[in-house]
Amino acid sequence: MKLHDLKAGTNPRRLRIFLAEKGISLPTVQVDMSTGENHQPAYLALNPLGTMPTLELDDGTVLTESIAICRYFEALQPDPPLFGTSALERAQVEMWNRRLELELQMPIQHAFVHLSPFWQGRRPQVPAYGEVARARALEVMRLLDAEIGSRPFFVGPRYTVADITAQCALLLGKHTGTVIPPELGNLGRWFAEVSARPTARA
Ligand SMILES: N[C@@H](CCC(=O)N[C@@H](CS)C(=O)NCC(=O)O)C(=O)O
Repeated sequence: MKLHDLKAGTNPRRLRIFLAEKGISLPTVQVDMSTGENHQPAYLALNPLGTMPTLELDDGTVLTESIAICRYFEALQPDPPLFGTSALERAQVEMWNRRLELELQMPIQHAFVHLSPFWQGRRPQVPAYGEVARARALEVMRLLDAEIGSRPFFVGPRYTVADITAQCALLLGKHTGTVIPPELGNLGRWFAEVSARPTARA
């Protein structure tokens, strides 16, 4: 098994934190995005989208999409459960993970792609759209602050993949100043707590 990773990437980080929570370590190679290695034929043969993470299994099967790879390891090693256990909890984790990925991570990612100098010359940039995305992410943070209230995590009493998604999205937000406004105390408290977990730097 081999993990094709990108140390600085948000989605690779989601997977690394997930694996660290389960105590799983994998043979890993770093893909060098700065030289365009992910758009070279050798990598595109594995993953035509040229994105990381990619997991290569021993029989040559390739898995992409961070959450799909997380699900693979959840099935192989259910403990600790990070996708919920009961029918209701599993649905709630799915609900929150999708909300957080689509409504928080996406606008933060769009702000990053359209506003950050990192993407200049790599992707077409529309700064005005980046600002719209940034504003949307901040609006969603306000909704999340009200939703999470004093709960320890997004779903029930347990840290799940939904928390990992939000935590990684908010880390990415720092590059464009898309950070939790100080008045959002509930979300700020949650973020400080998940960021203090031993796996947060995985
Ligand atoms: N939906 C995919 C997204 C993967 C993705 O976009 N990865 C980024 C890093 S966070 C990447 O590899 N970008 C390289 C590029 O777009 O050239 C997942 O969850 O794995």
